[in-house]
Amino acid sequence: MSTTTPTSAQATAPASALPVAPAAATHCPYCALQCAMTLTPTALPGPSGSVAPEVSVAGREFPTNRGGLCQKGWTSASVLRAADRLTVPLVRGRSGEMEPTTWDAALDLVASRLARIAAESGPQAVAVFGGGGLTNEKAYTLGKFARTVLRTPFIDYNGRFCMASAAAAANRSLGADRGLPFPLSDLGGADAVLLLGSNVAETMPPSVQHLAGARAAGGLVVVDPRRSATARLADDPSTGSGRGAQGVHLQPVPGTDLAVLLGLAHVVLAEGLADAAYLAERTTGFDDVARSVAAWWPERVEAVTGVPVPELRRVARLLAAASPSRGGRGAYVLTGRGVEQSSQGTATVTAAINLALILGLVGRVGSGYGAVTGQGNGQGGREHGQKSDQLPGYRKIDDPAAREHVAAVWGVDPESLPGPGVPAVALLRSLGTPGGPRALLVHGSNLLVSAPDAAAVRARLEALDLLVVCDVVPSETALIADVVLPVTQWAEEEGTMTSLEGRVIRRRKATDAPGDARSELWVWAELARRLGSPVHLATDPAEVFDELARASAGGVADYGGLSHARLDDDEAGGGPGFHWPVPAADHPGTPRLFLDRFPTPDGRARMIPVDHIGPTDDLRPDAPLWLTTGRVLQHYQSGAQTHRVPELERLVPAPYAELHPLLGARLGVPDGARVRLTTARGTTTATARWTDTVRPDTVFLPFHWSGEGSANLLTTDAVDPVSGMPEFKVCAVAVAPAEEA
Ligand SMILES: Nc1nc2c(c(=O)[nH]1)N[C@H]1C(S)=C(S)[C@@H](COP(=O)(O)OP(=O)(O)OC[C@H]3O[C@@H](n4cnc5c(=O)[nH]c(N)nc54)[C@H](O)[C@@H]3O)O[C@H]1N2
Ligand SMILES: Nc1nc2c(c(=O)[nH]1)N[C@H]1C(S)=C(S)[C@@H](COP(=O)(O)OP(=O)(O)OC[C@H]3O[C@@H](n4cnc5c(=O)[nH]c(N)nc54)[C@H](O)[C@@H]3O)O[C@H]1N2
Ligand code: SF4
Ligand SMILES: [Mo]
Repeated sequence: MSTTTPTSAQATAPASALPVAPAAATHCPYCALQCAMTLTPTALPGPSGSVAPEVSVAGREFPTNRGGLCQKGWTSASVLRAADRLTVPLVRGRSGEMEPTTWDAALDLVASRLARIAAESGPQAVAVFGGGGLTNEKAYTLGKFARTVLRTPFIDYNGRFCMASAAAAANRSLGADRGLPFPLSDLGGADAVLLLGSNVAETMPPSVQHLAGARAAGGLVVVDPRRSATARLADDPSTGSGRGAQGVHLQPVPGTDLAVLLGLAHVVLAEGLADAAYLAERTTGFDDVARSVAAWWPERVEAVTGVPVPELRRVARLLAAASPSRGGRGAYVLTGRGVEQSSQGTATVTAAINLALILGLVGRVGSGYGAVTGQGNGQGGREHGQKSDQLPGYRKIDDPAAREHVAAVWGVDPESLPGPGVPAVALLRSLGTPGGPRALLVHGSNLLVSAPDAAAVRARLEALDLLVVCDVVPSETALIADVVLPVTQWAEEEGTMTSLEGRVIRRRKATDAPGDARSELWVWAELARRLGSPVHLATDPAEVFDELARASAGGVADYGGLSHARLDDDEAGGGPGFHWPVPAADHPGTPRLFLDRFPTPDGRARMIPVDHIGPTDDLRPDAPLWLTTGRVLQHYQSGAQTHRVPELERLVPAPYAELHPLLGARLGVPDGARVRLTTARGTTTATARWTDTVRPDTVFLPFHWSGEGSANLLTTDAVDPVSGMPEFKVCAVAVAPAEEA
C-alpha cells in the first residue's frame, strides 16, 4: 500500500540526524473544501528528551484551493500534539474520576456491558452516533458495525445537523444529492452566483477565488441577515478591484428566505424571463409551482422579509440575464446552513431548486444548483450508511433490493438487517427514556456543545447506563462519558474523503499517533470479536475501501470503479481525483451530474410547490428579538480542535454576541459589556460586540463554545418535518445587560 506521494516539499524538509518519513500529500482535517496540503514530518525533541514526530503544513496545488489554505488549515498540525491529547483508554472509576486503563480492560468492559444491555432490553437498546468528519472507510464500517454486529436500527450522525435538508430536497427534486453536482471551479465562468445563507469568506476562504468571475460581472448576490464577510464581497467596492459594486446583498429577516425565493420566482415568471424550452423538456410540475408563486408579489415579499421591492426585482433580472437561455454565461444558485438549518429548510432548498429550474440552470455546463457541504467528509459521510435510513452507495434501508445487495457483500441474511432508525434529534430525545436506548457509542461528534437545546441533551446523555466516546481530545462530551477511547485522526491514518464537489480524495498518514491511540477500524473489529459476532470487519483501510466499493456498486453514489491504488496512481500522474459515480475501473468519473437526464423515474426534475410558513418560534413580549447562530473563521464547530490551537485561541478567545449599535444603545448594553441572552430553553452570557453589519432586530451568536457562553443552551430542537434537521438558525430571544458577578 502506498502511503506517500513524493512532492517538492520533500526537498525543503529540514535537515535532521533522525530518520524522517517522506512528505505526505493529503488534505486538511477540517471543512468540506478539503484543501490540498503537504505534511512534512519534522523530528523535534519531545518533552522528556524523546522524539515527538511533528509535521509542518504547506498548501498544495489543487483545483479547489489552488495552493491556498485558511488560518485553520495552516495551524492544523497543532491538534496532533495537543497538550491534553488522549493517549490511553479511560474508564470512570468508583470515585467518579476517569482512570487510565489498558485497551483490553476497556474493550472487555464495553463489550460485556453492551452484551448485558442487549440481553436485557434487546439490540435496539444500544445506539450509535457518527460524524461527518470520519473517513469513508470509518463511516462505512460504523454503519456495518451497527447493523450487523450490534443489530440496532438506532444509528444517526451529526450530518443531520448539517446536510439533511439540502440532501432531502435534492433527492426529492433532482433524484440525487451530491452537494455540488459540478466542480467548484465551474463557478468561475458564471455571470451570476446567488449565495443563500452561506458565509464562504469565513467558512471556506480559499473558495472565494471562484467567485471572482461573478463579482467582475457584478453578479454576486449574497442573502444573509448579516452583512457578513461574504456579503461585503458583493457590495463593498473596497473588497474588490475598485471598479464599483460587485453585486447585491439582500438582508432579510432570519428564517424568511423561502419568501425571498418565492418572490424571485414570481418576478422571473411575471416578467417573462423563464426558460420555457428547458421547463418543457426537462421538468415536471411547473404549472403547480407557477400557481404557488403567483401570490408572492414583491410587495408582499417585502412585508414578510424586509427585502425592498426594487432589490428583489434587480436580483431576479440579474439572474435571468446570466441564464444561458437569455444569452448569459451562466448562473448558479447555492445554499448554505443559513437557509437549511430551519424548520422549513427542505422547503427553502426546494424553492431554490425551483428557481434554478425556472431559469434553466440545472444539468447544464456552466450553470446549476448546489449545496455547500460542511464537514470534511460531510458528503461521503452521508453516502455509506451512518444515516438512520441508509445503506452504502446512498441506498435506502427499506428497499428490499438494496438490503439484498448489501447483505450479500456483508455475508449476512438480508432479514437480519434492522430497518430504519430515527433522525439525530429524535434519537437524542429518546436516550435513557423508558423503552429508549440505554447505551450510546459516539464517534466524531461533540454533542454536548453542538446539538440543539444542549441542556436537554446533557440530561439525556446523563440518563444513559453507558456512554462510550471515541475521540482524539477530551471533548466536553468525552468528559461526561463512562468510557473514553483514544483514537487516531487525520494525519495519523490512511483513508479517503469525499469533498463538497463529490470528488473522492486520499487522506494519507504522515505521522504516528502518540501514546496508545488506535484506529476506530480496529476498535470496531475488537468489539465485534468480543461480542462473538461472525461478521468480518476489515481493519486495513484499503481493504475496507474495496469492500465499500463493492457495497456501493450499482447505487446512486457508486464508488465501484475506485480503489486506493487507483486514487494513488491518478494523483501521482497529476490527476485531480474522481467525482462519483465511478461505476467501473476504466470509468473516468462524473464531474457534472444531470447533463442528459435526472436520475428520476421519468428522467425529469420534479418541481414541487412549497410555501412560506415561518419559523417555529415566534417573537413575543418576553423574547422580542431574533437569535441566529453560526461560525467564525478561526474556530471549527464545537471548538474541540481549534480551542487547542494557541494561535486561533489568541485571535478569538471567548464567546461574543453581535448586536447592532442601535439595539445595544436601546437595551443599555455597551460595546464590550457582558450581555445575557434568554430563550425558552435557557440562558447564555457573552461579550457584546457592536456592529452595524447585523440587522437591528437580530443577534448573532457563534456556537463554538461550551459552558455559559454556549449558543446551544438557547437553540430550539424543533426540526424540519421532512429532513429531521434542527432549526439552529432562528429562534426568539430576550437580550439584557448581564449583571456583573
Ligand atoms: N471557520 C469555520 N469554517 C467552517 C466550519 C466552522 O465551524 N468554522 N464548519 C464547516 C461546516 S460543518 C459547515 S456546515 C459549514 C457552514 O458554512 P456556512 O453555511 O457558511 O456557515 P454558518 O456561519 O453556519 O452560516 C452562514 C451564514 O448564514 C447566515 N444566516 C443566519 N440565519 C440566516 C437566515 O435565516 N437566512 C440566511 N439567508 N442566512 C442566515 C449567518 O449570518 C451566516 O453568515 O462551514 C464549514 N466550514
Ligand atoms: N447553534 C448551532 N449549532 C450547530 C450549528 C450551527 O450552525 N449553529 N451547526 C451544526 C453543524 S452544521 C455541524 S456539522 C455540527 C458539528 O458539531 P460536532 O458534531 O460537535 O462536530 P465537531 O466539533 O467537529 O466534533 C467532532 C469531534 O470528533 C473528534 N474527532 C476528530 N477526528 C476524529 C476521528 O477520526 N474519530 C473520532 N471518533 N473523533 C474524531 C473531534 O475532536 C471532536 O470532538 O454542529 C451543529 N451545531
Ligand atoms: S478552507 Fe477548510 S479545508 Fe481549506 S484550509 Fe480552511 S478549514 Fe481547511
Ligand atoms: Mo456542518
